[in-house]
Formats: sequence, C-alpha cells, structure tokens
Amino acid sequence: MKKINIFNKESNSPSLEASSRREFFKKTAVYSAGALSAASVISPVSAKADDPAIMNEAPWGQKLGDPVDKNLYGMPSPYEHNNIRRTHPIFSSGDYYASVAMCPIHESEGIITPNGLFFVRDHGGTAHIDPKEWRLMIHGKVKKEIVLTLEDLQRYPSETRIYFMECPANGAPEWRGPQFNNLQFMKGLMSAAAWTGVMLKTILEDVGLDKDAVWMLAEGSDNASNPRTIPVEKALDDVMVVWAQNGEALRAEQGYPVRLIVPGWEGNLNTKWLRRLEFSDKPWHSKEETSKYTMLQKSGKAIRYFWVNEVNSVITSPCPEKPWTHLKKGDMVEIEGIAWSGHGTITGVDISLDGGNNWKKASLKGLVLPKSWTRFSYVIKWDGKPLLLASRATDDFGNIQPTIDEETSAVGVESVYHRNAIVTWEINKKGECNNVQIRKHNKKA
Ligand SMILES: Nc1nc2c(c(=O)[nH]1)N[C@H]1C(S)=C(S)[C@@H](COP(=O)(O)O)O[C@H]1N2
Ligand SMILES: [Mo]
Repeated sequence: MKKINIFNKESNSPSLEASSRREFFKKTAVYSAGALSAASVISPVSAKADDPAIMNEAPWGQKLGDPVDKNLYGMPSPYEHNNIRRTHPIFSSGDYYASVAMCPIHESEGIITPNGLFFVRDHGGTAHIDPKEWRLMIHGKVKKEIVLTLEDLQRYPSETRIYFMECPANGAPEWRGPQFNNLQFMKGLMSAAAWTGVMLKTILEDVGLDKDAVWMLAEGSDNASNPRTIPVEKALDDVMVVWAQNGEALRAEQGYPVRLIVPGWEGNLNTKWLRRLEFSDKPWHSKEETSKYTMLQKSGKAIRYFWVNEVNSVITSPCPEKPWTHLKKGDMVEIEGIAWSGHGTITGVDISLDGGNNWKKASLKGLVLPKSWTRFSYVIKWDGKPLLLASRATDDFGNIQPTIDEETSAVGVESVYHRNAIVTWEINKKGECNNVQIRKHNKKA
C-alpha cells in the first residue's frame, strides 16, 4: 500500500496543513470574489416571450398520448438516443468479448447510474444464467462447507448500500499524455449504484471461518471466471453478495443473478456471475489469480497487492462533450463534477480556473456518502476568457489528489492502473473544451 502514503497529507502535520490551508484561502479572498455561491440567480434566458414553442398549443397536446400499457418496462425517451454506453477499439483485443463499454458519465446526473448505462467490463462475454441453475459454493477453511441456491441466499437478511465501482484501468491511456478529447472514453470505466444483497460477513458468521483463513478466492461461472483473491479482513468488513441493483435484479452485464461487491476496491474484484468463494490460509500463487493487477513502479518493480481506488475527481460539466460554446461573455455558469474515494468519504473539492495556480473551494451537493460518487459545484461568471479548469478532491483518510508530476514521479508512465491525477480542461475563447494535461500545480493550496 506504499503508493497511498506518497499522496497522503499525513507527511505534513495535520494542524500545520489546516492552518496553511486557511491562510491560503484568506490570501486568495480577492481572487475568490468572482466566485458565486450556487444560490446565485443564473437566469440563463435565451427564448423570447412570444416564442411559438410556448405560445402555440403543442402537437402532443392535441391528441391522446400512448396508453399506459404500451411500455410495461419503461425505456428512455427516443430523444435521449445519445445517452448510451460506448466502446472503443483501444480497449479491445480485436473483438468485443473481452472488452469494455464505457458509461456516459458526461450525461450522468446525481450519484446513481441507471442500470442500462452501467459500464461493462467482460473478459469472456456476458453470460446469461437461469437463476434456477445458479449455485454458490462456499468452501475451504470454513467450519461448514455449503452450496446455496438463489432462494437460499435471499433468505439471509438483506441490505441496500450505495457504492461506486471503478475499473482500475479507468483513464489508462492517459498515462503517456492526453489520448481522448472525450470524457466518456477518459473516465467512463466507472459507475455507481444502490446494491441490494447480503453482507458477506452475515454468511461467514453462519458458516464459521477457520481461524487461519486469511484469503478468499472469488470465482465467476462465465467463460473468463475472473478468479480474484481478496483478504478476509475486507470480506468481513463491507463486502456484499448482491442480486439487485437500483431496485431491480442485476442486469446480465452486471453478473445476473449474483455478483460480489467489494466497496471502494478495484472493479475487477467485484466478481460477476459469482459461483465460488474459497477460503485459504495462503494466497494463491498462480499467475491468473494475482499477477494481473499489480502496480508497476518506475524502478521496474511492481507493488503486488494494491486494491483501493484512490481519491479522485473530474469536472463533468463542462467537458469536451459538453462545452461552453452556447455561452456569452458575462454568463453565469455552474462548473459541476464527480468526486470519489475508495478509502472513504469525500471531504472537499477544490476548483482551479488557472491550471492549478490558485484553488478555491467548491460546494459538495446532495448526499455525501462513503465510497460513493459525490457531486461538487462551483458557480462562476464567465468573462469569455480562456480558462484551465481543474478539480482536486480530498477524502477523510487525509488523501489529496496528486498532480500528474506527483503521480508519475511515484509510479512512472508504464502503469496503466489507478490513474487519479488531476484532470485539466482547457476552455478556449469560443467556449470549446479540450483535454490537456497540466503536470504541475501549486502544491501549497
Ligand atoms: N466473472 C467475471 N467477473 C468480473 C469480470 C469478468 O469478466 N468476469 N470483469 C471484472 C472487471 S475487470 C471489472 S472492472 C468489473 C466490471 O463490472 P461491470 O461489468 O458490472 O461494470 O467486473 C469484474 N468482474
Ligand atoms: Mo476492470
């Protein structure tokens, strides 16, 4: 877990950090004066009072609409055809079985991803399982080895919890420089949902773990099986065995009928189409099981076990797909985005308008939950001048998002995993938004 400490504010004394931070905000008070609270009136009026679209009776009001039994499972409006997952050849190995479909996070609202838009990462295609045929075996270093049917599993008391999930390869192509002028391809290997299932610790209390059980192997029943090892400590903490997502059964793409949820840890540990949990006193040493998601360091050595999705954030509005080209000089506009940390809860997000030389506090809006997406907001009056917009999140474990220089000086550019360096958008005079990489930021803020 070495990498975490590199970006951990604990290297400074906490009180010193806090006071220098206060000082900083005092010093930048003048600069901050241009920033307005989210409560400021924006009044972005663009239509005339006699606009025919409001003066005339709409065609859809002149006839009956569809009968309520037309769609017994609701679908998005046909006008929302652009809000879809997208895949890209850079993330595929020639076909789309072992590949990814990325979440349209630029269109995402709030802290929940609709089930049809949740990102998909399959290694051997999406399996379709008849729930009657589904079984879960729990064995190895347990007092009582068991095989559960779905009905058995659902007899355990259930819980619903909101968590994000992020593939550690999110942003992978960005390590060597900007690759996409597109947020969905840059950061769309993540989503968030309300998961319903049983806490794994509830099952493990029932079957009884042997004292020397320290590792858990989770395996799926799909073509890839995705075997992964997880420390028992985590399994007993907040891991869930879930069958529902946002109030309905899991989608096939998310592992129907049952998957593992490992909150805040790498997406690949969240085994879909779960079939087996095996407990052991030692890690498994085969290549498939542990060597895939190591963290290559600059030295050429790799960190073997590294699971947490570190503190991260990105501005989702504006972004390359949602520029400010419709804005006029002097318009009020909300800068908005998502922050998340697999360690815990987001404590704050700072916004920079000048590529990281000055930072100001954004407000966190709505629910702020551990290991969940957290929305942040910062309203400005745009003077029509070019900006370099960046966001920087902190979490309650004292982590702060690193600059690109800080991150690459720690791990080099050969890594493809766990990218959490600050993302910068360049807004030009036309209001277009481009993905640029600012390597260095003012560290003091
Ligand atoms: N059985 C199985 N589980 C799996 C995978 C898989 O291919 N097979 N992919 C893993 C990876 S790498 C990730 S990032 C997450 C993605 O979950 P999602 O497809 O629901 O977004 O599932 C993980 N669980
Ligand atoms: Mo993944």
